[in-house]
Amino acid sequence: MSSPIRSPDGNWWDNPLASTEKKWLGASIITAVILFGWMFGWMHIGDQNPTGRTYTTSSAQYRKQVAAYKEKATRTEQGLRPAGRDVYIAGLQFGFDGLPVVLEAGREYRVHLGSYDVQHGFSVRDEDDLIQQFNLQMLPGYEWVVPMTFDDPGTYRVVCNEFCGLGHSGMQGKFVVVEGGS
Ligand SMILES: [Cu+2]
Repeated sequence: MSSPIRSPDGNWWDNPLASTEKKWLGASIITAVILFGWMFGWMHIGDQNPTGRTYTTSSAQYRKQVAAYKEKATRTEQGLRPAGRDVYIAGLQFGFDGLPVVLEAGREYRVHLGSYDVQHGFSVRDEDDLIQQFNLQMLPGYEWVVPMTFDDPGTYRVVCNEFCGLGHSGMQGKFVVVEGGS
């Protein structure tokens, strides 16, 4: 009787491959090769690739850009109101420079994401509906410009979802989205 823990009798390792086994091996090799090739197709077809553009920068350079942006923005009780469509946000241990920011619903902004020190996460979620959320990354040395439009007014929480040090769990900010034109 065959058993999963005892070797089968005889010289079983010398048996030739059964034809069904050969067919399945062949099918899996062909599938693997097709999937490998499809990686290159995937880069050009479909919406799964990151949106926006990424630029190389340095932490010092990005710090200057954020400072210049904040200089022009208006300070309100709820947060910064950007002067134009560009919004700068930087991750740092342990917070988000540039948040909270007040944006208008229905208006497209160019949100610039970067980091002053290490890699941080940028997870944005509707305060009342945690299902609606997205996750991006903030990387030192890169400035990622992401087009972003909030459809509905409300408060959107931002948390870091990339462990970045001891204060990581308190790293948060928010978008305050107000009615357009207000
Ligand atoms: Cu973090």
